[in-house]
Amino acid sequence: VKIVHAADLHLDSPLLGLTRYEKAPVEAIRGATRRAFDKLMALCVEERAQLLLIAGDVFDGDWRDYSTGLFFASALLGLREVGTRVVIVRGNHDAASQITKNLELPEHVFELPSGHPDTVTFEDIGVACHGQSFRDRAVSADLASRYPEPSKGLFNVGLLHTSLTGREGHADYAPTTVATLAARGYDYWALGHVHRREVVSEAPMVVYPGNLQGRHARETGSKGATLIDVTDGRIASVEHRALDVVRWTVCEVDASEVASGDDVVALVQRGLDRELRRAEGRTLAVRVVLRGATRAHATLVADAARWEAQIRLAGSDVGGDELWIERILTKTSSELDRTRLAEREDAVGQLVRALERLRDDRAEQYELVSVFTELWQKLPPEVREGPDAVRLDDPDFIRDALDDIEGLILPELLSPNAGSFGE
Ligand SMILES: [Mn+2]
Repeated sequence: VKIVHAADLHLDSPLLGLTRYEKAPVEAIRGATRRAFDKLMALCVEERAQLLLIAGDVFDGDWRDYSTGLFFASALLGLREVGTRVVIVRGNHDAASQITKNLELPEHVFELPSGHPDTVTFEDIGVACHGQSFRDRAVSADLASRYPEPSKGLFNVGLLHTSLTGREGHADYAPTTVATLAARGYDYWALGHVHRREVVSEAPMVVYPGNLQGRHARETGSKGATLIDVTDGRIASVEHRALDVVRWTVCEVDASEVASGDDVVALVQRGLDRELRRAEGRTLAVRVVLRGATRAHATLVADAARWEAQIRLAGSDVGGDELWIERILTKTSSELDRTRLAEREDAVGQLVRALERLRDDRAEQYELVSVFTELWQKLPPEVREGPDAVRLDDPDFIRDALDDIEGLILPELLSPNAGSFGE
């Protein structure tokens, strides 16, 4: 038996501020969630999958009109002919109360109810699917703890949209633990909600397939569905299949060994070439991040516009229309002898030591998060949300900001005009 497990399709989800970027492949990205879904349908056909599981968030929210629902339902019709049945639970984004419009789904598509957990049994292939849909956007109960007993002699699957014990960047919905899932005695847990693929446990197998298509610069890397091969009632294999049509990626370049802007551009070009080959023909949206203590730092900062244009040109050279540089972040620092500076008795020494300590101290980073809470909550939503958000609530964001702070402050403090700093 072959089973395909997908989640978090977010069909037709809006573009996150793409239009403000120059030369963004807006058209390619706009249709990407639908084209990735078409590839999911093709995967089911090619693999002759008997079952497609969708663990929530098919839709990003209520439909503006019927075209999104019509696209989904009519694509699923194609699976009826090949005998792929479909089992769906709703997630927070497409909770029963969130979607006001409705289309009758074809009879080979089974949606589990939101009022109580339920089971769909396919005797002919020996599979029982258990699950419960979200009724409302915020579900705080542990749904899994009340899922039905496994059906004897069948391969048991649990479908659940959940944050488990909490996953960074994802709201805590239908929280539960792997121990609770394991206690159900099922063979496979088809989870959804977390957009990054993760095999949470192997016994029992608990999997987040990740979303089908990355939607912004923070959803990087290969996206797709998970293909499960069940032989004699046991899992023979579990594989990720890439289905994304536009791939978001980060190209990190360490500039510490080079001295000029041209050298940095050459390094970026090589990095972009590598990313393009990895993308296997997909449109690539790349965030370039320049790092390292480098002699090129001064020119990268002083002549930022020039080097940005030069890097974009390198991107066009490597990938033409297939490669789009979403953003360039210059996180380099000037070549400073940190060890020597840290030994100084003055304010500079104190600062270097304090920043060093903070970088490794998780508790201190959380402390800073709490210091900034009030400020952060006062920021307008467009600053707090989205791919380029100022995440003062996220200790990783704070830690990354420390490098920027050092890169900005130290050269000022060490410059001959240091006395005027801050006045
Ligand atoms: Mn979700």
